[in-house]
Amino acid sequence: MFQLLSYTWSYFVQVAGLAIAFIFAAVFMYLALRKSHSLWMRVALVAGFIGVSMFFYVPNGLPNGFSFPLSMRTYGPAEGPVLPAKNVIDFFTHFNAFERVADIAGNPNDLPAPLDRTEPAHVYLELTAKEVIAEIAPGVYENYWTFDGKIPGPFFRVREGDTVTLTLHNDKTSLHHHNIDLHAVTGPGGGAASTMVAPGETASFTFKAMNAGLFVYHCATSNVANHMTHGMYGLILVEPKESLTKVDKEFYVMQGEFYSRGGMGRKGLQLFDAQAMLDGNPTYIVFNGKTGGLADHMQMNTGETARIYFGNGGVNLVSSFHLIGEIFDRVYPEASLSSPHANVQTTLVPAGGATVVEFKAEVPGNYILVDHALSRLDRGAWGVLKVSGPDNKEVFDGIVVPGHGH
Ligand SMILES: [Cu+2]
Repeated sequence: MFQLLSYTWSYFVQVAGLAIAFIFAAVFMYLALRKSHSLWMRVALVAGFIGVSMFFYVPNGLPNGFSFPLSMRTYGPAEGPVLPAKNVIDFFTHFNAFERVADIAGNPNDLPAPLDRTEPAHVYLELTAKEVIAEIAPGVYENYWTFDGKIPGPFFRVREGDTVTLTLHNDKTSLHHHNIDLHAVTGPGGGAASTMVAPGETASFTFKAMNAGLFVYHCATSNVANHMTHGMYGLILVEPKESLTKVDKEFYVMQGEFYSRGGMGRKGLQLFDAQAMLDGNPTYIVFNGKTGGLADHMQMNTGETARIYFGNGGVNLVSSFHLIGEIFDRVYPEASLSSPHANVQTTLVPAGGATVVEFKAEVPGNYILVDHALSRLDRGAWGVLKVSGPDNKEVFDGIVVPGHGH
């Protein structure tokens, strides 16, 4: 109930606040006119009222009905990210049908094992677009749009040369159409052109995985940025024919941004802020969909090797991916698997792009994953990799004080 109230209040104040002020001013003016016996005073009041109205409406244009934000004009190839009143009413009437997900964060260990095939195959993949309600921070709820109810969506693993048939379902509880664009696909819209599905519908298409690499997939339904920033992204790995080197641990992490009205920490269900998204000013920047989404999930032992598949769902920011206290032995820049860089501290991950990093854990301790644009830490973009094992004084010899970059 509190969730709905907080949402309604945000929408009401944002959309109807101006109308209420306007009506109040008109009533006030009417009362003042009745009291006033001077013709000139009346003329001055009416002129003032019209003047103030023009001052607001002439530069902004008339509002688009009761959509939020009012008076937003956009110039993309399709409709902008505004929230019409009809969508708000639909949202209310469907509110109880949305699944409540206890933990929206995808487990970073949840990815399929390396393929042991040496020949191409026909692979069948399936996923479901689903709109749910979950916490992004304690007491702060988002209406997430997801693939399979988690952020990021499922990690897909195929081999270079495979033929892939992908089936997208749109859950019957969804309010919106959805589709999928996989950056691993060569063809119209990366598959989006063949997979637009209304709630309750299913669509399939087939593609050949011609290029090895780690690729982002995402919903590309208009308004695309709006669908992506609600959480509709994941990664598909096309393993090279000669396969990747064997490592002891693999992790799956994606960065994303959330834009909500009312600022960071405001409790209750959040109202999506399209203006903030267009301005590139996110409220939350997170790994795996929520603040602290990776906490307690990433563990390895000293002496082990690890690989992190890291993607950036965006929609606006470039990530400066870094692991505090560790040097990446190999980085596959922009997730091209052909020629890795050696000995990298921080690597750039573009919006709609990915990277693959590899390292060996030599020293026990807690290692913090960050976007090294470090103010983003406070918006939620961090995770912890816990390394266990005996001290290694040859590599690191010091007293470790908890809470100091650790
Ligand atoms: Cu979508």
